[in-house]
Amino acid sequence: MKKPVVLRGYQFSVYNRIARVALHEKCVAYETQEIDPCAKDIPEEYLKRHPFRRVPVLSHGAFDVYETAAILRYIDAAFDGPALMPSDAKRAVRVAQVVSIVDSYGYRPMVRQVFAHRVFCPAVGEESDETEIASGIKASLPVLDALNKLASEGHVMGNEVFTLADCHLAPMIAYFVQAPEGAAALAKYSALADWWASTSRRKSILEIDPELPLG
Ligand SMILES: N[C@@H](CCC(=O)N[C@@H](CS)C(=O)NCC(=O)O)C(=O)O
Repeated sequence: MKKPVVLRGYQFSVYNRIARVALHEKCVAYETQEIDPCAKDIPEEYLKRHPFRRVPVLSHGAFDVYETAAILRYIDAAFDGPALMPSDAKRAVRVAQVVSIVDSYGYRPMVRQVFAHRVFCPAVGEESDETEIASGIKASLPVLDALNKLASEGHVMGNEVFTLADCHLAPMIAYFVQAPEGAAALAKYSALADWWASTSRRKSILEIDPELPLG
């Protein structure tokens, strides 16, 4: 039987993976539709669902939502399972802050520069650019520092309560540390490194691990 929840996105997209972590955490059964946002022939039917040509889009019956932070809020609110958004004001605002830091300052250097050029491009036979990696590492350091401070403070990323902050950050860090430079940078931030050491073993994170055509 067709499942009412469909995640449309690209299997290696970090944002697609973020949505998948939340779906796995809430034990939501879902189907996927592969959409490569860089393809020239993105189906018209998809572009009607996402006017900015990005991935992913979550569909629940006839209801569509794009923008991953909003998708996660919907998954948390619409389905049973453990709450991923804390009710406590300080914890909730820290979750929102981590999500915004990751989107605004982390995604480009950590994923588009470091991971893409050190890991993804070589894996798919594309040329990588060392200057992108160096500038990505440099721009990642203040992001890691800010996240490390938030992890040390104890309101979020504490492992005992898994939240939307963990869903949003974990796939980014999973990609970043596949680059040796990324792993070395993370190791300098002990609270964040400890968070990643335990989060990386979580079932929902292991389940969404993509099989990059490495080697
Ligand atoms: N603000 C969007 C960002 C999504 C995004 O940038 N997705 C990437 C893949 S990880 C994409 O679609 N890239 C295609 C492009 O940049 O043209 C969200 O939160 O969903």
